[in-house]
Order: sequence, then C-alpha cells, then structure tokens
Amino acid sequence: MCYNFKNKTSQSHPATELRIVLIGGRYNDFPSGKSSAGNFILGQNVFNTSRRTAQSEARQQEVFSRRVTVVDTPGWWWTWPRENTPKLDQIEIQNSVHLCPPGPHVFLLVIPVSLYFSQRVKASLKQHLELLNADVFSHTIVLFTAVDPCSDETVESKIRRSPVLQWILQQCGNRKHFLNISNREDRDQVKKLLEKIETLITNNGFRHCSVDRSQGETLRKEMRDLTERASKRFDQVQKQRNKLKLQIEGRLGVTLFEIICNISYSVCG
Ligand SMILES: Nc1nc2c(ncn2[C@@H]2O[C@H](COP(=O)(O)OP(=O)(O)OP(=O)(O)O)[C@@H](O)[C@H]2O)c(=O)[nH]1
Ligand SMILES: [Mg+2]
Repeated sequence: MCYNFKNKTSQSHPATELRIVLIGGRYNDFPSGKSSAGNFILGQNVFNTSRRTAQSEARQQEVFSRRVTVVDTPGWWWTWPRENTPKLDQIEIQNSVHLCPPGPHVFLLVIPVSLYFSQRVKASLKQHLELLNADVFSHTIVLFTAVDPCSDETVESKIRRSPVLQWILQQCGNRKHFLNISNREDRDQVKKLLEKIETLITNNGFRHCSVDRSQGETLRKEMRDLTERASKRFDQVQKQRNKLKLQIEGRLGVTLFEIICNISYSVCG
C-alpha cells in the first residue's frame, strides 16, 4: 500500500503523497503543454519548455501540504500509429511509471482546448497508453489546457462538438480539469486539481497504478543498449566523414597541382 494518511479526519487534504505522470501528444508544432502544466502544478520552472522533452523526468515539490511528484514524458504524434513513434520515445514513456515508485496515482492526459481531434486520435491514444499499463484509463484525468483566457463554458462547448473528446472522457470516467497555464498566479486551479486527484485515489480504493518492477530493469537495459548502439553509429559516421574529407582534400590537392603545372607550362612555353 503506497498511500499515506496524514490525518483521517482532515478532509481537505487526506493524502501526503501524490504521484502524477503527465502524458499527451502533439500536432505539428502544437505541443500538448505537458512540461508547462508540470511547472504550473509544482509552482516552479523545473521542466524545460523551450525544447521537446526527450527523456522522462521526475521532479518533486511540496504543494498545498502534499508531497507532489510529477513525471514529465516525451509526447507522441496524436494521429500517428505507435509504430511511427521512435523506439527510444516509446521506452521513455514506458519508463515514466518507474520514476515515481511504487507507481503513479494518476495520469494526466494533457489536451490543449484549442486542438481539433480527428478519429485517428483514438487508435493512436489506445496504442500509446498500452505502453503504460492495462488499466491506465481508470487512473486518468483529462487535463485541458489553454494559454489564452478561456471559460469553463468554452471548454464544455468544445467537448459537446467533439465526438472524439467525448469518447476519451467516457474512457476516463468523465474526469476532467481545466488549467489556464498563462494564469500562474491562480493557484486555486492547482488546489482543485489536487483535490480531484485525491477523489480519484479514494474511488480507486487507495490503489496506485500497478507497476512491474522487473520491466523497469529490462527497460533500463534496453535504453543502455540503444544509447550505446546510437553512440557507436555516431562514431562510425564521424570516421567515415573524416575519411571522405581527407580523400576530397587529397583529390583537390592533386587537381590544384595539375592546374598549376598546366598554367606554368602554358606561360613558360
Ligand atoms: N497556444 C498554445 N501554446 C501552448 C499550449 N500549451 C503549451 N503551449 C506552449 O508551447 C510551448 C511548449 O510547451 P510544452 O509544455 O513544452 O509542451 P510539451 O507537451 O511538454 O511538448 P513536448 O515535450 O515536445 O512533448 C510552450 O512555450 C508553451 O507555452 C496551449 O495550450 N496553447
Ligand atoms: Mg515537454
């Protein structure tokens, strides 16, 4: 059992520890805003939002008297099948649950409010969530994000007009929260989110998402192997480039020498 009670009578924040994994995809240059949401939740810029997240990372902070761990992950392409997601990204997504032992309480599926979802998102989402655990949906809250001012009514009308969003919410037991990430002063948004997470934990019988520890070992080995292979390939390519450069320089030297000889011959007769 991973769940600690601070005080059973304290209804406002019964949990002392919350472990969160952020997941989501991207459309072209439109990211889902996972790292931004992670920074917002923790109240500090601990995740880099100026470049794409290549590795899953865990950060911890005390937030509203809870010890909150947030794991940020690489995004996939919302409409692409999993086979199109780089193997290393898939391993990093899988590894995310091992970065908050003994396992996450909740997955936050981060979706920008302004995004339009086509039907292809469904299959891609299912395939990518299979990387995590069999029952991810029962531990997931949909986190709608926006950088511009946006009312709850706008979010609701967006959902009403999108059959795919309705399907996703249905899979997640209609659990959702809206975060305006440009309004970082409004910490009440985070407090309400933490309360929703605690309600989910209570409804899940205080069970966190189960994690296969032996899989963690296998993943770490796979990552080491992939990184080693990539580094070897990089060395080989460097060597080939240097060899080619020398050949070209040598060839250029010969050509220059021939040109100079020809010029001197024609000048001197
Ligand atoms: N317009 C718009 N911009 C956003 C939204 N969410 C995040 N951004 C901006 O997009 C940039 C990248 O956001 P991130 O939070 O790093 O996105 P991410 O999901 O972590 O992206 P990956 O790590 O590549 O998967 C930041 O400058 C954000 O301010 C959104 O909902 N709408
Ligand atoms: Mg990121």
